[in-house]
Amino acid sequence: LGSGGADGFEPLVKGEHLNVAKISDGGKKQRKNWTQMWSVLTSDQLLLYKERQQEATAGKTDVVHLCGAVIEWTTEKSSRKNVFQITTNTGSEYLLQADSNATASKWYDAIRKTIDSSTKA
Ligand code: I3S
Repeated sequence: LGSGGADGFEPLVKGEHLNVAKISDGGKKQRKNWTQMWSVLTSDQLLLYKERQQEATAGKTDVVHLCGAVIEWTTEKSSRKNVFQITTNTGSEYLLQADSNATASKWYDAIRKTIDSSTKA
């Protein structure tokens, strides 16, 4: 932790590829389908794009609203390592994963901070 190189100390708002599986949509169970997504964290949303290039054209695939969301590491919902879950306040559930523990931890910490600050606001 905290050794993420040049970016290690900044709140992470830039894009990076993460593996994402939406397992519930507003409380309705979804079939797990891991997809590599270009992920961008804003002050209160996690934006998911199929391709990095779509960030420029606003072609979002999904928007995860972080106000009132809950984030937690999980070892039970996947056989993959470094998996955490975001549950939104509307009951949608996302699994996020990166093979690198440093990458997963960096995003977990940044999203947790964003949840805290956007929920207090
Ligand atoms: O929780 P599950 O059902 O074991 O998740 C696996 C499935 O989503 C599987 O797809 P199929 O249902 O089409 O076989 C995926 O290929 C696996 O990656 C999922 O398990 P992991 O442990 O990778 O999350």
